[in-house]
Amino acid sequence: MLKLWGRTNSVNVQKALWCLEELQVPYERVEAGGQFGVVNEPAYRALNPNGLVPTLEDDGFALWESNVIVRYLCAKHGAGSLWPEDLKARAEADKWMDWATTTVWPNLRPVFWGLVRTPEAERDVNAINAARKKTTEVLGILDAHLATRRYVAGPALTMGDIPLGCMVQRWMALPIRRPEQKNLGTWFERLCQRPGYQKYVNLPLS
Ligand SMILES: N[C@@H](CCC(=O)N[C@@H](CS)C(=O)NCC(=O)O)C(=O)O
Repeated sequence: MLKLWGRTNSVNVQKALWCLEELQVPYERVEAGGQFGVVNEPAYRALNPNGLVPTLEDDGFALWESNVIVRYLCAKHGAGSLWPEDLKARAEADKWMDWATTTVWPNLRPVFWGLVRTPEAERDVNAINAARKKTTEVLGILDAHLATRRYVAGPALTMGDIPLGCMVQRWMALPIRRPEQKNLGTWFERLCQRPGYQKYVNLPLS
């Protein structure tokens, strides 16, 4: 059976968990990372030398990097649904996965960490505000893209929605001012209706 290592409040672990729920593939999850430790144990480092979560094990094959785990699971279990068979649709999904990691998360992460995982007295309010503004700006690109489609790569959910969906949940749940980005909001509401998203992603921030 597939084994996923990682704590459930990690954005990167949530990508894999939501994906597994969408695919309805049996798996077991093992706590690792954060307060659970494990990631510095030699046995874990042998699977993932970065000492980070998530790590996926599939019949002796160990895989790390959350977007790659999502791609692997979708290619193996979701061809024609989460993993588009059409080359251009698949590239579109891939594009938004990479964009989430390279462009959204570096801006959103300081807002999330600053407001959720940093004691109030230690917060750098100016840095949080600057990152909030920049995140608003980049999410404007996604908002415009979603004006003409239900999901990032077309009419149905694909792997392209998964990393962004996990990140945007944080954005929506943070106690901050957000300008109205109507298409983004409608897409987020659509994700919120999915059982796997409710189970592992749309939860209180911690
Ligand atoms: N690029 C990696 C980043 C993984 C990563 O930074 N994971 C964080 C959690 S989101 C982590 O392991 N932090 C240390 C810990 O939880 O102990 C991926 O996408 O999988």
